[in-house]
Amino acid sequence: MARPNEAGDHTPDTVEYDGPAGGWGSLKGIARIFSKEWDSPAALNTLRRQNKPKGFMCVSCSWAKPADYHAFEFCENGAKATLWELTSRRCTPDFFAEHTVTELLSWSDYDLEQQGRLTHPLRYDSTTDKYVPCSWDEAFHAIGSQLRALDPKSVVFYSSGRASLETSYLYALFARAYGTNNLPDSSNMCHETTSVALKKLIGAGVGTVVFDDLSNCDAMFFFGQNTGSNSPRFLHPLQDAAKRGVQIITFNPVREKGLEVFINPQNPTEMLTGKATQISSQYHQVKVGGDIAVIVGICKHVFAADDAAKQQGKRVIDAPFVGQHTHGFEEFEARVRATSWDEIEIASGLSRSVIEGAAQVYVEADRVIGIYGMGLTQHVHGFQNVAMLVNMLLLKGNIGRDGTGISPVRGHSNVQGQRTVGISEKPELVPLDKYAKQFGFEPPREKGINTVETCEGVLAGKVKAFVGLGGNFVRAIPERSKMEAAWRGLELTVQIATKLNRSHLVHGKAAYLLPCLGRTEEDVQASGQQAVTMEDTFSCIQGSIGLRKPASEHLRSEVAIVAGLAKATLPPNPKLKWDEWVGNYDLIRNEIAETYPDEFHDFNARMFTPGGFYRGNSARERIWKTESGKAEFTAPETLTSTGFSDAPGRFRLLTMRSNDQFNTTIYGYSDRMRGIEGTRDVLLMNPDEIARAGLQEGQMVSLVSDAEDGILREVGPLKVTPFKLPDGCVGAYYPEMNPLIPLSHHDIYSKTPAAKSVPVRIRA
Ligand SMILES: Nc1nc2c(c(=O)[nH]1)N[C@H]1C(S)=C(S)[C@@H](COP(=O)(O)OP(=O)(O)OC[C@H]3O[C@@H](n4cnc5c(=O)[nH]c(N)nc54)[C@H](O)[C@@H]3O)O[C@H]1N2
Ligand SMILES: Nc1nc2c(c(=O)[nH]1)N[C@H]1C(S)=C(S)[C@@H](COP(=O)(O)OP(=O)(O)OC[C@H]3O[C@@H](n4cnc5c(=O)[nH]c(N)nc54)[C@H](O)[C@@H]3O)O[C@H]1N2
Ligand SMILES: [Mo]
Repeated sequence: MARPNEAGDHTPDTVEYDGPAGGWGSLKGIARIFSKEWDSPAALNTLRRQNKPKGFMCVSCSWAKPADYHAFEFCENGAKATLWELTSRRCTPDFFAEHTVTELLSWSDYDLEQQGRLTHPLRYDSTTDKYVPCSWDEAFHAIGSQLRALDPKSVVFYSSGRASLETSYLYALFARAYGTNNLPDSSNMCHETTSVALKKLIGAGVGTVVFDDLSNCDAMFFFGQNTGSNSPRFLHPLQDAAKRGVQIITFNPVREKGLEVFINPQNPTEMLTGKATQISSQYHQVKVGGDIAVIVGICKHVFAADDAAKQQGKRVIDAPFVGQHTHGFEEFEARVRATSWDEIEIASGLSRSVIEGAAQVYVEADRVIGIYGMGLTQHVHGFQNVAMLVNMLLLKGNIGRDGTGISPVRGHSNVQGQRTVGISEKPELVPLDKYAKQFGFEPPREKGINTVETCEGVLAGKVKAFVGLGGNFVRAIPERSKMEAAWRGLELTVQIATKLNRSHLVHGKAAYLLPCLGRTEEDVQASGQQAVTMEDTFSCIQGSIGLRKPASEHLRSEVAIVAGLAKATLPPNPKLKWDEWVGNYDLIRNEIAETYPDEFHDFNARMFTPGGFYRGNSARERIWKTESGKAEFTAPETLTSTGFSDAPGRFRLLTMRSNDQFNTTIYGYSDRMRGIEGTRDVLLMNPDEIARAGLQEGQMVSLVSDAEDGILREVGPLKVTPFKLPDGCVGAYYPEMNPLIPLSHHDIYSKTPAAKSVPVRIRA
């Protein structure tokens, strides 16, 4: 079969990185951080324990931990994230005595986190405009009395997806006992589209794939997930698959290195000979927002192939599956057949023959996995993106069979697990009756607010206080300028964190900064050394034990901080055993098992199962917990997921992550795999587009919002940099570009901000 647009087709006048993903480059990437962050050979011992049974689970992404592991079961970015936590630098009260908060506001994200680990609980002092040390008791007492005076509906309990299952369960319990379901989390900006779409369409809001499926499939279809940077350990099973002859078909506006070629840094022969494995058998640079059209095209080809097969008494479509297990097929089929190839080519930016080439792989493969990331979820029609991938998989019965399934690759290391144990603003997803029985209080039943609604609430003056369990909220959200100004009106902000970031500096009238242990650090409580647990992207749950000496003797565990806040805020309730829980986390796991017996029975006994224990997924068993009781086909309502029309001078901005960052944490200024070095202030566009716009390479420009809502949003200066992108699309880095995203620009159903297609104009 012809392989159009294959890896190797380079445009010479764009910046490029010639090397593969992995290889020596990744070791140099680690070494660069090592030399800066290495404080003792003990760091290597810590890394050796990463992602192994009875070791600690990586603090970076949520990729699964295999039961049979390598000597070094970590990747470049996992090592960076670990070393970042192990840093010998300390951000002490002396530092805060030297710098006012106003002064620190002018520092970059990189410089703030470079100060190292926070060491003492701190309180904002408005007379000096400085953070000053305070005791834990003083902080808990003051926060508790302020929370008691506020209406619980006006308080928000945010979490970033890193906190353990134990902490997350207690945090949600605290919020509900206090009286609110205002529990937004980082997944509201990330895979909320997945949680909403998959729940509605297949009855389970998470992926159906497990590790073994990767070894049993014949083809993988990859949409908008950057494995090489964001889940590099996934490159190993991908490499194995490619070597087995599995067809890997990638749709991405950017030619991401990790999806092109990979050298396994753990394989001496590959390292010495430089022999790379080609990962994607086809790589198609779809237009930003063009995936619905691509998949409609694939399905159109499947229908055509099915028509032809029928002539010979055969089928391509899995008709028995579609008949027995699905709903809405006829309307879907009619819509696809009625869509012309002209429309598909225009909306996708790809030719009919290219899409048919990919579709033919789908037709011929028996077992197919669909994989995706932010390239599908962060769009106004993100729901439709995910729904189209479900449609495609359902056509051939590719859900609920070994070697098949849908696989959203989740972000933060425990973001999926937080939802599993009750962090959700949606009360229908939480067994509130169980809470009532187990803990003897009546939990609130009305819907809480998600991330976007939190921002709206702050702007409207309805939200009065914000508690952040990790994360960097004001930096991660859209509409930054307006949001930062409004943030000042909050009565109270409380941040539980390991390192200083901008969200700690954009604070409310009263503000506390509470430093916590990281996951690599030893957590000793009354009953001795404690372990915590997380859930990975394949719904496997695994224990994690930190052994490092804590960065400061004043740090407390996240569990202890959440319990301290709860005790100081809530009236006494003998069933809420905060002190006992802090003393022994086994007791928290017993409570989790009681609330969620199907998933967590025998939790303490199973938590160190190598590779984790699987909590199950009904859709994998072809039990569809949907409204119709079947898996749902969705007739596409649009071919473009951007949510805005094209106009002269308007570009689709995709905000991207580099290989040298973890979300708002910037490790350095080297986006090695894209060949961009030394700066993040770049505007990437293709050379023809640069010429058409009358610009020059290297010229400094700014980007302005083109959202037609009359609000001026501008970011610059940015250096025009040639880069191989489809026409009409430009790229620039997250989080720097977030001031350009209107708060109202989000997926319709889940309100996930549409950070992958933002309407902008270029101002020279
Ligand atoms: N090193 C590192 N690892 C991380 C993170 C990090 O910042 N750094 N973040 C973590 C988190 S929280 C998350 S959620 C994940 C994010 O991991 P990913 O899901 O990979 O997210 P992104 O890198 O934002 O973008 C994914 C890809 O989508 C492509 N894309 C953009 N628009 C479109 C489109 O319209 N269609 C298609 N088909 N593709 C498109 C982009 O080119 C990019 O390659 O990674 C996690 N892991
Ligand atoms: N334009 C644009 N915007 C985006 C995205 C995008 O692709 N484009 N991606 C979105 C996505 S996918 C996400 S997930 C969000 C990320 O949003 P967040 O999760 O809110 O942000 P992070 O940058 O991951 O948070 C980093 C901070 O977490 C704290 N931290 C680190 N480790 C720990 C720990 O162990 N415990 C505690 N308590 N704190 C810790 C540190 O203080 C660090 O500064 O951003 C979203 N925003
Ligand atoms: Mo994320």
